[in-house]
Formats: sequence, C-alpha cells, structure tokens
Amino acid sequence: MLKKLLITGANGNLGAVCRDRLTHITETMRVAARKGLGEARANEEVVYCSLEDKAAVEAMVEGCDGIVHMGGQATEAPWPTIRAANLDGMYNLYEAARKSSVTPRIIFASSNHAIGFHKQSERLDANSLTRPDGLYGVSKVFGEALASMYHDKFGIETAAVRIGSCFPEPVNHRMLSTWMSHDDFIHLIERIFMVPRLGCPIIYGASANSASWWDNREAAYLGWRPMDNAEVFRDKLDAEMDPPPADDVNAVFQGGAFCADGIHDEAAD
Ligand code: 15L
Repeated sequence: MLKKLLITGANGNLGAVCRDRLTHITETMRVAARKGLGEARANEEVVYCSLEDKAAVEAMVEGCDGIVHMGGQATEAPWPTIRAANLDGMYNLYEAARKSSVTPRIIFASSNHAIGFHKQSERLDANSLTRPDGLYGVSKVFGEALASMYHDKFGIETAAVRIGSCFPEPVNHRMLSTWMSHDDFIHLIERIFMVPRLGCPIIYGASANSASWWDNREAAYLGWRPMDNAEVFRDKLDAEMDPPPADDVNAVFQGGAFCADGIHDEAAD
C-alpha cells in the first residue's frame, strides 16, 4: 500500500481512469492538473500545477511515494508546447523526485509514438531502437532517457509504459494491434507498484492482442498478465469501416497517422 500516490494529468481521459480506479493501492491520493479537477474526494488532495513551474512541481511531488505521470502534452503539437510540457515538465518532475524527502517510484506514460516509424511487419521488444514518428514521439524518447539517467545516477525507479491505444474499445483497424483495455492498464499499474524491485523497464502498454507487434518478455518479472484481446472487436470494426489500404500509413507504420503529420508550426496554427 502506498502512502501518497500522485496522479498528474488527473483531468485527462486516462488520468481520470487512474483517479477513479487506483484508490485501493494508496492511503491518500494527490490529484494534479492545470485545471478542471472539481471537488476533492475522500482521502484526496487536489493540486493545481503547471509542469513548467519548477517550484510548483517540487511542492506537488514532495511527500509522494508513488507517481503516475499522465500529465503533459498527449498528442502532436508545435515545438514550444511539446518542449514546455514534455521536456521542461519531465525535467522538473525528476528534479523534484530527486530532492523530495521520500523517493517516489514513478510510472511514466510514454507512448507507442516513440517507436512509431517501425513497420507493422516488425516485432519489437524493450531492446528495439526507438523510431519516433513526430515531435511528440521525440519528447517521449527524451522522457525515457531522462528516467533511465535518474535511475542509474540517483536510484529513482521508473516504469516507462509505451502506451498503445488505451480507450474503452478499439476504434480503427490499427488498434487491433495497439489497444490496451482500461482493466489491463489498471492491473499493470498495480503490478508496477507491487513488485519488490522495479528497476527502469520499458513496457509496451497493450492488451493480449492476437495481432500484437510487441513482446513484453523483458518485463515478465512484473507478473503482469493482460487479460483482454482486441480481436473480439474485429467483426464490429469490419462492419463499421473498411480496413486501410495496404499502402496507407495506417497499415504500414506502427504509429499510423502520426507518421504522416508534418511538423506543427505554431505560426501556422
Ligand atoms: C498516443 O500517444 C495518444 O496520446 C493517444 O491519444 C492515441 O493517439 C495513441 O497514442 C494511439 O497511438 O492510438
């Protein structure tokens, strides 16, 4: 049982799932975001914080023995936005963890877009090279590297979870490979906080999909057994839409449409 679990980005889709479904693993939950958290619930502390604000991040992290870092920019965006939320924000979070009176164990919401330019014909594991498919993917590679350095140098343990597509159900054919159910995600978080020694693993965040491209054998010691399989949605998807043509970016690269996005230019937005 954790004493104080911090959920950053607790107002986002997945952050809200964590807020609702992780109360059993912690005595107190500290939920944080820039805005929109509503009233504090039982055994909860509500903190408003911008990840670019170093002092505010230090106050947010202080005293927490677990962190689920869902905060930051969660899709492609202009560079200043990515840099502030996912580079400066990550650095502030890890510096705060290093200085905190309690060393937290951290779950970093990385993304499949750190490896998105690998072809769908490839099978990847934790040792595969990163191939980011945009600035957002690059920022996730940075986050993984930062976590690795803070582990080697300061002993801070992080699970970097390359989340596939964590939605109630898959909404396109690519997600038959990338989908992770909310149940499997919550179980993964439970295992990460339960295992006696975590280290700094890379984990592919996907359910037990028959069409998976990812191999989590390197993280077998976590004892995570995903139970769901996107395949049960295949007939429904086939009825709703045609699969993408074989030369479409959504059928060629693991990152799908993110691979076709140009550089987001703030001036043009
Ligand atoms: C992500 O990293 C995004 O945060 C999410 O919104 C989805 O686009 C997901 O990847 C995906 O690849 O399906």
